Order: sequence, then C-alpha cells, then structure tokens
Amino acid sequence: MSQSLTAARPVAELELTGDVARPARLTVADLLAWPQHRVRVSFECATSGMQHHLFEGPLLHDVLSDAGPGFDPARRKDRLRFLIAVTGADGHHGLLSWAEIDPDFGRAPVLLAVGIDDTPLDLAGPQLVLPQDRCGARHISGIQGIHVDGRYAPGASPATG
Ligand SMILES: Nc1nc2c(c(=O)[nH]1)N[C@H]1C(S)=C(S)[C@@H](COP(=O)(O)O)O[C@H]1N2
Ligand SMILES: [Mo]
Repeated sequence: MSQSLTAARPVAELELTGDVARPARLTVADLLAWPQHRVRVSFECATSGMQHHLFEGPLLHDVLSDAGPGFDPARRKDRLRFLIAVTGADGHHGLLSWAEIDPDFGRAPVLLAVGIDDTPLDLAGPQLVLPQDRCGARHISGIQGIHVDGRYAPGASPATG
C-alpha cells in the first residue's frame, strides 16, 4: 500500500450547467475568487425549529452572471423566463427564478456559502443561503448541481422592454 496517509479527501464540486455560455465545475476554493459576503441568517425548520447561522460566500448572482446566462442583458424582459434549479448531493432540490436574485428585480442577496459559522464547507460542498426565506427548506446544503434553464417560454414574448 503506497497510499499516503495524508491523501486528500475528495473535495466536493458543484456542476454549473444549462443555458450558460461557460458551464463550469466549481469547488469551494474556486468560489473564493468572487467578492465574499457575510450574513447572519435565522430560519425556521418545520422539524427542528429556529436556527441561526453566520454564512460567508459569493453572491449566486455574481457567479451565475460570470457563466454567461443565455439572455440579452440589455433586455430586462428576456431574463424573466430563466429558472435556477439547485440540487444537493442527497437529491434535495429547489428552484429560484432569475428575477428573484437580479438587482433590477427581486434583488435577493442569495449566497453560495463557502463557510458556515466560520467552518469551511470544502468537503460538504457549498450551501445555498436565502436571507429572505423564513423557512429553512431552500437552504440547500452540499450543492452538487446548479442548472440554469431559460426555456420557460410557453408563448411568444414582446421583443423589447
Ligand atoms: N441537501 C439538503 N439540504 C437541505 C435539506 C436537506 O434535506 N438536504 N433540508 C433543508 C431544511 S428542511 C432545512 S430547515 C435546512 C436546515 O436543515 P438542518 O437542520 O438539517 O441543518 O436545510 C435545508 N437544506
Ligand atoms: Mo426544515
């Protein structure tokens, strides 16, 4: 057995896919490249009650914008058909709309946390943090995938605005 006892444990990676020009695989270390934000969040869990945490990480909007979402940034209406699907390694998942985190619309300061209560999340993977949510269910931990989907367009939409 030549395996070193100090061999690195597998580091979690999240896969950013979908309607983006630059799909990516991102570790927690990669997510440190964006400006970091700290936020204290309180949320209620239906089973375990109130929880309070200090989270740190980049804005989801900053990370996804740099991946080149497939809309025309000059046309605000073009962003309204985009969904963001977030999946945890255990299969827990949730949806956000692009407009929810867009500075021109909902402006929710949603984070991709790389740390919780000053503990790094390198091994567990990043956690979605939604300071605006009263309930904890969308604070998806161990994020494995983020899929940007711009196909929700059941009818033709007006060209401008
Ligand atoms: N991956 C994953 N993230 C998850 C969940 C889950 O089951 N899987 N549960 C959610 C729920 S219901 C709550 S309240 C918060 C906090 O859950 P915890 O008490 O397990 O930390 O995490 C959320 N994130
Ligand atoms: Mo919960």
